[in-house]
This record gives sequence, C-alpha cells and structure tokens, in this order.
Amino acid sequence: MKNPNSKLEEFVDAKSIKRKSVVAFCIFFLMLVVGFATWKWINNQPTDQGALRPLRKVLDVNEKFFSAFFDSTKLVKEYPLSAAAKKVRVNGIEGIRDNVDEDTWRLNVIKDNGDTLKITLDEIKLLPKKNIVFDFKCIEGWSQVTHWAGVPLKEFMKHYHLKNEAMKKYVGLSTPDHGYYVGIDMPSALHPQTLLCYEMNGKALPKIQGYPLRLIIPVKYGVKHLKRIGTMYFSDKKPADYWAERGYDYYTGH
Ligand SMILES: Nc1nc2c(c(=O)[nH]1)N[C@H]1C(S)=C(S)[C@@H](COP(=O)(O)O)O[C@H]1N2
Ligand SMILES: [Mo]
Repeated sequence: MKNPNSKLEEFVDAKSIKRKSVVAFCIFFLMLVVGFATWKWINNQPTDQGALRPLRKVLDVNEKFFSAFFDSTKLVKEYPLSAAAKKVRVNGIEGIRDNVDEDTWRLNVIKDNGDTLKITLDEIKLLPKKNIVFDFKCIEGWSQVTHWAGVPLKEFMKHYHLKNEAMKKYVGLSTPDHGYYVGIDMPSALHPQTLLCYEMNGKALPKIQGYPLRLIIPVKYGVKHLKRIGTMYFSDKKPADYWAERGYDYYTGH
C-alpha cells in the first residue's frame, strides 16, 4: 500500500538534504577562512634562527625530545670478540709522525679554573676498563669491525671531578704537537661507549694507532677518533677541528 505521506517525505528529504549541503558548505568555507587566517598569522610572526617563531617552537620541542630520548640512550651495535679484525687498518698519521716519549708523556687536562692535570698512563689504567667491538667507520668509505679497550670518558671525568667541565658544550682534544685536533659535542663525549682507549685486540696500542692513548668514539666517524691525545680542554665554543676546517661536517656522526 502506498504511503499517503510519501509526497511529504520526499519533500522534507529534499529540504533536509539542501539544508545539510548548505551547512557543509558553510563549514568548508569557515575552515578555509580559519586556515588562511592561521597561515597569515604564522607568516606575520617574527623569525627565530631562520624559522618563523611558531614553527621554531615545534622544531625546538622536537629537538629536545630527540636529544633527550635518543642521543644519550642509543647504543652503537656491538659485536662478539670473534668478529674483530686481526689486521686492523691504519689511516691518518697527522700529528703522530714523530716519536712519542713514553716516560714523559702525560694526558694534560686543562681545567675550568686554569689548572692543568698531568695524568700518566698507569693512572688511567687504574680506572674501570671497558672493552668494545664495533664497526669502525671512516668517511672515506671503508669500515671494519675492531676491538678496543679503555676507560669510558664519562667515568674518567667523574673520577677527576670534572663536573664544571662536563657542563660545557664541547671537549677539545689535540695531539702533543697540535698537528691534529678535534672538537666533540659534550653529549657524544659523555656517551657510554666513548673511551679513552689504550688497548687494541687486548694489547697496548701500536704507535701508529695512537699509543699511548687515543679516543674511541663509536657514535662518530673515524676522523674524530684522535690518536695520541696530548691535551684535553673544555669550551662552550666549538673547538678547532682539523677536518671541519677542511670542509667536513663538524659533527660527523652516524
Ligand atoms: N692523530 C691523528 N688521529 C687520527 C687521524 C690522524 O690523521 N691523526 N686520522 C683519523 C681518521 S680520518 C681515521 S679514519 C682514524 C683511523 O684510525 P686507525 O688508524 O686506528 O684505523 O684515525 C683518526 N685519528
Ligand atoms: Mo677517516
């Protein structure tokens, strides 16, 4: 049986559809206006380090999140001892061409107050020792799984009460003759896998690989693993860096 109201229903339906269309169009139009106004507002904001301030805020929050969450906790992959190369590649001999005098060598640590600690290798060997086997990467394109040991730089700094120094933004390292030098950002320097290293494959470092003491910093490329450390200092300004001066990225992490 035909519904007597069907004509009316059709009419109401058509009416409500029309109303819904009008409402939808109004909402669409409103969103356009709001979107355009927001875009205008963002564009009229002052800039901060090259980004409009509202966008910079988003970037800053992202950066805080990533550096707090990933940088300090993320460990570089470690390998079993059996994976370590027996014949370890040698690369780069800037600042280590002349002989090192084993009896007079000291690690010179320049403190915030201007004092210099002069530390012997034997003193460094008394500190907690950590072994690491990891994939050592050079920006020239080679990599090799190698085995190193030494004291974590973080433990070394704790032991020598280098608290004020750890608040600085950078660590600077250089060979005794200042022929090679690097700057390391503090979070990377204090990373748990960063070592003041005095052993390779369970033996004293060969001279050409940094005897008596080198840096091993797995979160960075080879260029930062300074061989034969003479001096260590701390600064809020970027320390001079041999390869950064020659056009390479200062942070060269991976
Ligand atoms: N003193 C000094 N350290 C240095 C270099 C250098 O030229 N001089 N070269 C760096 C580079 S580019 C690399 S890849 C590594 C290589 O370390 P290795 O010789 O133990 O393989 O040392 C780094 N440390
Ligand atoms: Mo390198």
